[in-house]
Amino acid sequence: MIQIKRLRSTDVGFNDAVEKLLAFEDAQDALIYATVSAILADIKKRGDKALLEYTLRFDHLDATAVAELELPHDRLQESLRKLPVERRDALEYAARRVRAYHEKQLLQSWSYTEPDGTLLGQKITPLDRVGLYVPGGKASYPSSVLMNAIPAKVAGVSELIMVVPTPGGDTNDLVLAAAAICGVDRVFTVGGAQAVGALAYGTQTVPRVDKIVGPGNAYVAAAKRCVFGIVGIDMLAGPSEILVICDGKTNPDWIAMDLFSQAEHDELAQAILLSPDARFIDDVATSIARQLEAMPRKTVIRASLENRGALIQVRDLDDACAIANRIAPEHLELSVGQPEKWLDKIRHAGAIFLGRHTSEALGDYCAGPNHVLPTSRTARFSSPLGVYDFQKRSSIIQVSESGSAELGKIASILARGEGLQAHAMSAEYRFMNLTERND
Ligand code: HSO
Ligand code: ZN
Repeated sequence: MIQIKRLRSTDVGFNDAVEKLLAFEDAQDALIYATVSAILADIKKRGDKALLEYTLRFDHLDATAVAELELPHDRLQESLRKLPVERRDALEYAARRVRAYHEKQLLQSWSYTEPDGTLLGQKITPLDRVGLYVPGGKASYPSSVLMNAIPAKVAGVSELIMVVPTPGGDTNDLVLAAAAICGVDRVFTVGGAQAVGALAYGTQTVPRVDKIVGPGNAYVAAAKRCVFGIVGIDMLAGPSEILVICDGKTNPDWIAMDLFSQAEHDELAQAILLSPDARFIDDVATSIARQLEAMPRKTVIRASLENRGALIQVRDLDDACAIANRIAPEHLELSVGQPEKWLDKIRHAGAIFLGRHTSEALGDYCAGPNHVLPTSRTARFSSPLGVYDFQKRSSIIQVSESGSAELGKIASILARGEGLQAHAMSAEYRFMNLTERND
């Protein structure tokens, strides 16, 4: 019988119990860092040669040149053609919706002119070149390729370079097909810290990128942390989380399965139910026990629910919203009547799913919004991956002649206050009756 923590928000010690539940050892393993730093330094120094050696050592791919590890461009299209038509159609359908949603996020340049003719503005420019890390093995999700690549392309990134570890040369057709749909420009079958290093520093063959996005294992995450500053990175994603608030009137089997859907990602994933209805919580617990046995990933689901899951009885839905805000989950389902009425009360969550029919899984694949979301309570201060992450802003200032006199005086006073004479004079020259040129 599966054991999931049962809590009541009215119990003494509830606050401590929640803190304990949320505590997550994101230990930055010193050994992993040491290994990763050595690999990065080596890639930086020896480029292609080091990349080939690590790829042979970790992925058992024996190539004589990195160029051999780049997939020919028609290989992506071929994977797309080979796909069973149902899968291809579903992938294309999802891509269309994700694209349509993200097109709404495009930032536009803007400017305004002041009465004296001074113009101020903000110019938006897409990043030139982005690296997309795609994990190999069990966490290799084609849906994640869509979620990372589409916003980059919508932003106008001109070159998107994907790296994917391919141990023994086994490529994943669904991942390559997704890359084809998104218009990924180049694919290298390399992975791990060595791939992150190659993208960050560039090698003789792998071009250096401006930002690296995409999930990866502990080594990849450590490598991204290390190269941050040389390149941009997206975020450091923790295990998946789902928090369901239910008024007790949704089918308990649906709710149990929603909890499973994130629990099945990872033994450390977190699934929590908040409901004011004790009988409903019992029903969900019974459903969990009954449905678990039939799940192919039952071992992962059981471990996740027993490790970090909880069924919490709350006073009422207001109480539930307050607790949800404290938890700031990656995904939050409001499985209640008139969910829009409660939406106002939710302040911290990566994505909010309204109503009994909105299963979180739809957001993972095809609703449209991004599934790369803030985890580990970072929804308090950060947002889903989006087009914004692939655009940057430059400030524009064009001061008119009369503006240069007015602003010059202010700048001069402040500069002298800071003891910076050249700043002051540089501003003053523009209004001290000096001509534009000496001759
Ligand atoms: N729920 C994951 C994304 C995903 N789910 C991919 C299925 N495939 C992000 O939290
Ligand atoms: Zn998922």
